[in-house]
Formats: sequence, C-alpha cells, structure tokens
Amino acid sequence: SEEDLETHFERTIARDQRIEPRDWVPEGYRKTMVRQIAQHAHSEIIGMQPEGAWITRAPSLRRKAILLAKVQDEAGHGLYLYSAAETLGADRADLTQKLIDGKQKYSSIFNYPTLSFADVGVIGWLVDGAAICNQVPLCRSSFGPYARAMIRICKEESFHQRQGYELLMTMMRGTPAQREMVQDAVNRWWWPSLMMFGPPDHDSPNTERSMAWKIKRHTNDELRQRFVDMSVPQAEALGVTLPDPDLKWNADRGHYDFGEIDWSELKRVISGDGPCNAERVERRRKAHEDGAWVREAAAAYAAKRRESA
Ligand code: FAQ
Repeated sequence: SEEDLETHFERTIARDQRIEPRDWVPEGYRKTMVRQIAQHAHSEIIGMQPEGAWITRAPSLRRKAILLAKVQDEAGHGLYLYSAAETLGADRADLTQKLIDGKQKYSSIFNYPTLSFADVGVIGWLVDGAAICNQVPLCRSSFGPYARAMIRICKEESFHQRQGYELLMTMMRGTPAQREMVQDAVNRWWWPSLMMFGPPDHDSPNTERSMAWKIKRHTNDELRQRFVDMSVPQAEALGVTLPDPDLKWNADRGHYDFGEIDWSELKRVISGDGPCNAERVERRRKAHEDGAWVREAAAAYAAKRRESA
C-alpha cells in the first residue's frame, strides 16, 4: 500500500541508504530531484559557452588542447546528468525545451562574460572551486544515480580547478600586464562565484526540505563559508587580492568574515536579466536547431536497424 511505500522511503532516508530508480518516492522528492539535476545539467551545457569562446583564441597549442578537453568534459557531465534525470521519468528533449523556453534555470555564474584569457584561469580556480565545494557533499546525496554521477564529475572538476590555478600561476610569473589581467578577472568573478551557492539560508525556500530528504547535506551559507575559507590562502599564494575590504579572519568563529553580497544582483541574473542571459540561451537554441538533422538521422537509423532485426 501507499503507506508501506512511504514508510520504506522514510526508512531508507533515515538509514542513510540510497534511493534507486525502482523505489517509490513522494512526488515532491521526484520533482525536487528532477529540478536540481536538470538545473545542474543545463549549467554544464550552458557553462561550455563562456570558456568555449576562448578555444580559437588560446595563446598556445598546449593551452588550446587543455581548454578543449575541459569543455568536452563539461559536455560529458551534462549528458551524464540528463541520464540521471531520465531515471526519474524526465524526458531529455523536454528538459532541453524548457531550458530554451526559459522555464528551467541554470547557474547564474554562466551569465557573465569572459573578457580575457585570464578569465579561463579564474573560472577554473574560482568557479570550478565553488562547484567542487558544492558537489563533493552531493556524492552522498540520497538519490543513487545523482550521487554516483557526482563522484566522477568531482574528480574531473578537481582536475579543472588545478588547470585553472596553474594557468594563473603561469600568468602571475609573467609581465605586469599579465598580472593585471589576472587581478582584473579575479575582481570580476569573485562576487558572482559566491552567489553560485544560492540565496542566503533565510531566503532559500528549498533548503529545509532538501536537507530533510538528504538531497542536500549542507546549507547554502555553510558551503559558501567553506569556499571563502579555502580561497583566501589560495589567493595569497597566487599573489592576488580578493575584492572585499571586509574580508578578514575571525578568530572567535574560526572563519573568515566577508562583506555583504548584493542579493539583488543574484535575483536579477536568475530571473533572466544578467549581462549574457539572452546571448547564452539564444546560442543554445541555435545549436539545438542546427543539430536537428543529427537527431533525425539517428532516429531513422535506429528504425532501420529495428526493421532488419
Ligand atoms: N543560479 O531554495 P534554493 C557547474 C535557484 S557548477 C541560478 O536555495 P536549492 C560546473 C534554485 O534553483 C553549477 N539559480 O535552491 C562547471 C531555486 O530555484 P526554483 C551548477 C539558482 O536548489 C564549472 C531558487 O533559486 N551546479 O556547472 C542559484 O535548494 C565551470 C531558490 O534557491 C549545481 O547546479 C544560482 N546560483 O539550492 C561547468 C549544483 N542558486 O526553486 C562549466 C547542484 C539558487 O525557483 C564550467 N545544485 N538558484 O526552481 C545545488 O546544489 C542547489 O540546487 C543550489 C541551490 C545550491 C544551486
């Protein structure tokens, strides 16, 4: 009966075991999980654009090969995640359509422009760094296919983060103009990176429910603090300053204090009005339309194979 199924679900969560596609789940759990996985998948796919813009302009063959590999990894993560959403009954074509129609979100961070090659390094260091901070605990998320996807994704993100930091280290050993490019990129990406963790806990409608279901393991503010604490020494080692005059060690808390985040900016970017929202979605729509012949050919080929079988 429905009651037995619900008891089984609650018990699975309480015992810290995984929910699998065959298991009954409450409708709210399914919806929340599809929302988060789809948003995550869309972020990976849209996230290919800001860095992809630099593939043809990379300063050396080596940097170009590295960047190409990274952007390909992101495509892979997106496909992985769409597959995880499909185990919950979502339809990939439908999710893509919702993204293009602006009915589903993707991470705010990918609506900012990449103005110099230093941005590629800073995205690796800060954006992938924030992604890892947020995603390592998701390896223990209660939904099995999502948690397992996160394990591989986090390994690849760690590599991405290191390549970004190495790129920045190289630029910091270069000319004054190169060091200035790095500092400028850090100034532009620092605050948007903090916004990746989502609204503050008191204004985060999904956190409580998602924590109870063990979809999320930490609140948005907890992970944001962890990211700040981890980034400050990295900035020092790199020789850049983080653009926050209020950033300072608080011995009582055992954490860095930091300045007030402009939440109105996050709201604006999430609601579609960031610097590059229109451009990102338009590019995705065009790529989807341009790829229609591939999908038709694949479907025709599959149909033929079925006929001859
Ligand atoms: N941007 O109640 P909450 C990557 C939405 S990393 C846009 O706190 P929740 C790797 C939220 O969805 C980036 N929307 O929500 C990479 C909710 O929407 P609703 C992707 C945001 O879910 C690196 C509403 O606001 N990572 O791609 C944002 O409990 C480099 C209320 O918020 C993930 O998606 C935002 N920043 O917590 C690729 C990680 N923040 O209900 C390429 C998985 C919040 O209106 C290059 N996701 N919203 O539909 C999560 O951990 C969570 O979904 C949070 C939000 C923490 C993002």
